[in-house]
Amino acid sequence: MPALSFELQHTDAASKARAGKITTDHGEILTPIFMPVGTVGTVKAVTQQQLHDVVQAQIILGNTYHLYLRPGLEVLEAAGGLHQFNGWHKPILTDSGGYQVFSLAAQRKIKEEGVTFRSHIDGSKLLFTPERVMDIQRSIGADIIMAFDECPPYPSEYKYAMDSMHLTHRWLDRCIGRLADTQPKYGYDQNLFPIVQGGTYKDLRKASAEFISSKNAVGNAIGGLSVGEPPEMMYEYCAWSCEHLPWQKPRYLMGVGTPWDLLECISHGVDMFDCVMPTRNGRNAMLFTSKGVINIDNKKWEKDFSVLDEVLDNGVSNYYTKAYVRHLFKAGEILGLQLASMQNLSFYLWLIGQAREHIIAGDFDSWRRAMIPVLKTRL
Ligand code: PRF
Repeated sequence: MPALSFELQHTDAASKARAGKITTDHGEILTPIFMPVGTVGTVKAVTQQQLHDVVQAQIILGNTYHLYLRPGLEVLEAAGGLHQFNGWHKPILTDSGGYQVFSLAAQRKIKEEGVTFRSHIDGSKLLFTPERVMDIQRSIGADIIMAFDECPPYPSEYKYAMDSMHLTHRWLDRCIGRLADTQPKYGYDQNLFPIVQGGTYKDLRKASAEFISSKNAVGNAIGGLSVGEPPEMMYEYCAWSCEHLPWQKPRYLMGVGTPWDLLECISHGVDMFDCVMPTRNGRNAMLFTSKGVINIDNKKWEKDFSVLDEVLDNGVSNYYTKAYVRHLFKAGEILGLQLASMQNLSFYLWLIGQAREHIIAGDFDSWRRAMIPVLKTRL
C-alpha cells in the first residue's frame, strides 16, 4: 500500500468531474477540495481552530521557499516538523519553491544544476537544486510534497517553453532519485506529486503529461497555468492536461483560482486547488458569497444589517453583519481582516463541498451552469 491512496467514488456523466477520497497518514481529504494557502505556516489572519471549526479546511498548503527562509530548518526540525510547529494535525502540502523563486526572489539565474537567487528578506545569495528542495521538504514534513519545476511566464516562445519543460523533467528525475535515497524524518510518509509544464503549447503539454504519468506517482499536478493567459485559454489547457494524466490518480491544478474557475476546472477533471485569492482579496475588502461578490468598503453596505452570508452555517458568515464588517474595514480594525478571510475561505470550502455533493447526486453539470453567473454577480 502506498502511503497516499485515492479512491474514485463517483464520476459525472455530463462532464469529467469526479468525487473521491484521498487518504494520508494525517487523515482523509474528500475531493474535489480547495486548500487554503498558509505560505509561512499560517493561513493569514485565521487560527488553526478556526480553520478546523469555521472554515472546515481538510488540508492546508505551505511554501518551501518561505519556510526555509523563516523560521528555517533548524527550528522546524527541533519542533518535529511543521504539523507539530503550527498545531495543524491534518494533511499539509508544500509547494517546492519553484514558483515562488520565480515570482519573488531577485537576481534569479536558472542553470541545469538549479536556481540561484537572492532572498527577498535579507538579500542573501541562495541555491535551490532539486535535491536540496527535497531535503528541505523532508525537514518541513508535509504529507504531499511538490517536485521542483520551472514555471515559464506567459507568453513564452515555443523554444523557451520546450527547453524549460525538459529541464523540469530532468529535475523531476533528480527529485525522485533524492527521495529514494532519503527517509521521512517524522515517522509518517511523504508523497511526491510531479508537475506538468509545457506553457501554452498542446504538443508540449501532452508530452509533459505523458512523461509525468510514466513516473507512476500517487498524484499529479498541473503547473504553468493562470499566469496571465485569458481564462478561456486556461480552461482549455487545463482540460488538455487532465486528458493526458491518469484517470485513477488525483489531479492538482496549482494556484487556481476564482470560484468560477474552480467549477470550470472541476468539470475538466481537477480534484485539488489552492489559491491566495480568498485570503488576499478578503484582506482587500473583497468578499465572495453564495449570492455574488461584495466590496465591503462600499458605502452601499453602511446600514445593511443583513449577515455576510446566511447560507454558510459557520457562526461567522451567518452572524456578523455587512454594516459591522464594513465599519471594521473603515476603522482599520484587524478583526475585519479576520472575518473577511474566514468568510471567503468558508465560502470556497462550501462551494467545493456543494460541487462534490452535486457530482454524487448526478446533476453537477447543470448545477455548475446555473451557479457560475450567480458567483460572478457584483452585489
Ligand atoms: N509550479 C509550482 N507552483 C505553482 C505553479 C507552478 O507552475 C503555479 C502556476 N499557476 C502556482 N503555483 N511549483
